[in-house]
Amino acid sequence: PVQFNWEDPLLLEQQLTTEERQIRDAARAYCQDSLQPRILSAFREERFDRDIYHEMGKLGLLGPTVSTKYGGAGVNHVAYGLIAREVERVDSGYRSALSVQSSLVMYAIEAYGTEEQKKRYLPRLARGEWVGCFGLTEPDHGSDPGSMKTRARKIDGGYLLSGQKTWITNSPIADVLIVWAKSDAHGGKICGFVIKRGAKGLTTPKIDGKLSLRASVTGEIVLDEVLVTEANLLPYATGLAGPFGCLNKARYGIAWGSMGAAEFCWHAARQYTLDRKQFNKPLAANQLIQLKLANMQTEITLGLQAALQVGRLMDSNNWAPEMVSLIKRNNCGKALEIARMARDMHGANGISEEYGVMRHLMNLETVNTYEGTHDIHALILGRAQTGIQAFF
Ligand code: TGC
Ligand code: FAD
Repeated sequence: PVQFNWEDPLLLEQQLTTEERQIRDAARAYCQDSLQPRILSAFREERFDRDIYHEMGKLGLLGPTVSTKYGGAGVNHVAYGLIAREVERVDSGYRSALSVQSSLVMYAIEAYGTEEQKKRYLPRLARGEWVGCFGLTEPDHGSDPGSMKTRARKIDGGYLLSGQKTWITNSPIADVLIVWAKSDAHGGKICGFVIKRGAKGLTTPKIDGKLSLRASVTGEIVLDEVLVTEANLLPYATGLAGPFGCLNKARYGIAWGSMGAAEFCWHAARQYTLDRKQFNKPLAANQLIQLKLANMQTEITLGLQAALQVGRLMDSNNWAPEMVSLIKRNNCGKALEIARMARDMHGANGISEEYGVMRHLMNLETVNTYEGTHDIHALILGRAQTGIQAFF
């Protein structure tokens, strides 16, 4: 038998290729050296540092699965997951920045755009020169985006877009906005539009006062008869399958990312309970504490194995969206429980920003909600095994 490795109980490391490990190591070095030192003040001041996009772009972390022909890194889904895990080990807000740009904006253009659109947008998004956002959610339509009110009205030479999107990551700073709207020229079906900041009638007010994901900027997209041309339409997306195609990729990345946040909390709780003594012995010497550490270790190990398996299935084109629902739901829910437990094990220190666990806990409330809530993914899985639609 081999020596048991408490940090990597089922030897995930051995299941990665040399290239995947190299990508992970480069991402980890950047995250620990450049992102970790910034996060405390960014979170406190509710600030997102725009330079992060340039830095990530230089390292090839933006749109990692996008073809090299368009400036992406052209790596596999497992490598993308490993990057998300390293970024979210620092903060879910930074991982959000990565997910939106890579899976929701670059992938949307790569999958549904024309050759011209790909050449125009993707290299600049990959370099981090342009920031993207993805507008699906509306004030009255979150879990049920199929009922959206935003409309594209056909006129001579283009479309007039009207409506409102809310809770949109990056909208206040985005140069490129992907907006989903029902188009009368397409029989009322949902279509995607790429819009550049500066369009007349487009505003993107910021949402202030978030208690979660404070190092990520969030806002609205207000469209007041915004005129776009045919060149702004993503021609190869029709219906809800368009935005959901992007969400599959982002939800997959979140399944890995949430495990990175959970690992931070687990390692912090282990170290803290080894260092701190009460009743003349380390906290870690108590059975109750060891039970909690064992539960954290188990859930993270299983969650990572599941994410790796889905990544391998995506890479061999042998996957289904329900697999992504299963790991997104499980890993976000488990990460949230682990962060809560780690916060508790730190006692009073757990509520201090210095220890990081409460920041992760607050962030994971968002991560458990966006990209399909925990319960919405349960309903997707329930439908898939009973054949009964329980949303309405
Ligand atoms: P339903 O009848 O299920 O499907 C309608 C059409 O969509 C297709 N479809 C999918 N296609 C590909 N992948 C998937 N995962 C798909 N899910 C559905 C489906 O085949 C069908 O196609 P067609 O051609 O037959 O029309 O639609 P429904 O309206 O009943 O859907 C219900 C439900 C709950 C599954 C869905 O609406 C849902 O998942 N709701 C959650 C909404 C959500 O995830 N919003 C995310 C917003 S973006 C975001 O949060 C970004 S945060 C990013 C960050 O900061 O990191
Ligand atoms: P609701 O749909 O109103 O749900 C409220 C509660 O009801 C939840 O618990 C839900 O599970 C439950 N519920 C809903 N329907 C049912 C049902 N049929 N049966 C049982 N329970 C149900 N969206 C974007 O488009 N782009 C973004 O970039 C983006 N970024 C975000 C960033 C942040 C910080 C946050 C917080 C959200 C972001 N979102 C974004 C929005 C996010 O996707 C939505 O918040 C999410 O889809 C849930 O929608 P909702 O908030 O309207 O909740």
